[in-house]
Amino acid sequence: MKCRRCKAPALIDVRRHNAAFCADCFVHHCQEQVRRAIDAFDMLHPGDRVLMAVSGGKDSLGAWELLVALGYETDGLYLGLGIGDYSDASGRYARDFAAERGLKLVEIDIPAEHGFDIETAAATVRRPPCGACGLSKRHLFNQAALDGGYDVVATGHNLDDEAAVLFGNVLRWDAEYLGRQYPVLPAGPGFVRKVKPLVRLSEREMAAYCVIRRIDYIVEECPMAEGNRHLAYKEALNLLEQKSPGAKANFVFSFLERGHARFAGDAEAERVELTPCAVCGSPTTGEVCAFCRMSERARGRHQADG
Ligand code: Q46
Ligand code: ZN
Repeated sequence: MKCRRCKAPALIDVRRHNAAFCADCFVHHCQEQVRRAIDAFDMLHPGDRVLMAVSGGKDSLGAWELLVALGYETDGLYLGLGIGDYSDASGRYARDFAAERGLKLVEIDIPAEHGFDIETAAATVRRPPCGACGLSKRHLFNQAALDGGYDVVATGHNLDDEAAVLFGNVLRWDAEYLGRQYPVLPAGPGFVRKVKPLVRLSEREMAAYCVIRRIDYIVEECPMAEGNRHLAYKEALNLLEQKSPGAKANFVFSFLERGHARFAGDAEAERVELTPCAVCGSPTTGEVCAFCRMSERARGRHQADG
């Protein structure tokens, strides 16, 4: 196997592209994929201040490094979820990554700053942990970006993540979610832009990128991920991908090119009629936003339990 770009012995093959690369050219390939995603979806503009949400895992740390390599002014944001040893360890990886490269890491600790943890919040609102976690992340990422004067929040969702979410949305034909599934969500009043620069890179490519670039990341999955439906969707899609390389990318990018626009109206309807939350000021459809309602109840329970 020879590197497609320089003809040196190849180290990794990317079947979807029918190509193999040596270490240096693979790094170039990953940068190219990110650059193409940014261009195609108009994710970032020169001079943007980017806040990269990092979990300590391969995707977000790799994405942070890729954005910096491409010349974007990018600080990291680490959210402490209060998930026991997992949170302690993932925070250490994020901090070490930033310190070793002289990058700035903004940190928010939910238990210390908001008085609850994800498990308690999930129990209070009777949602699966990932629902309570996702709600908290969306709210706090946006808030941190507004507070810090950032133009955009970037997240480490890769091609496999996007394919799994799309698969789930299609299985339910959830028009509103399909309308919102796009690698860039524009800014609006009270919302900064959200982008997913890894949409053209797979989980396997990100793992290889981190090994080649010597990025030390947390390998364990979040203990709450078990039972998460997305894991089953990923397995199903991996099976398809094995039989027909490129199936995942085709599924996602054909949707973005030809399907998404048909659902955009369903997501738009959601955004109208927003007023500031009486507690935190972020745009919401009710009087108090979902995050503030959940955190208030979770705080009460956290204290009662504690
Ligand atoms: S951190 Fe949060 Fe994930 Fe853990 S609780 Fe679920 S959503 S699995 S990316
Ligand atoms: Zn609020």
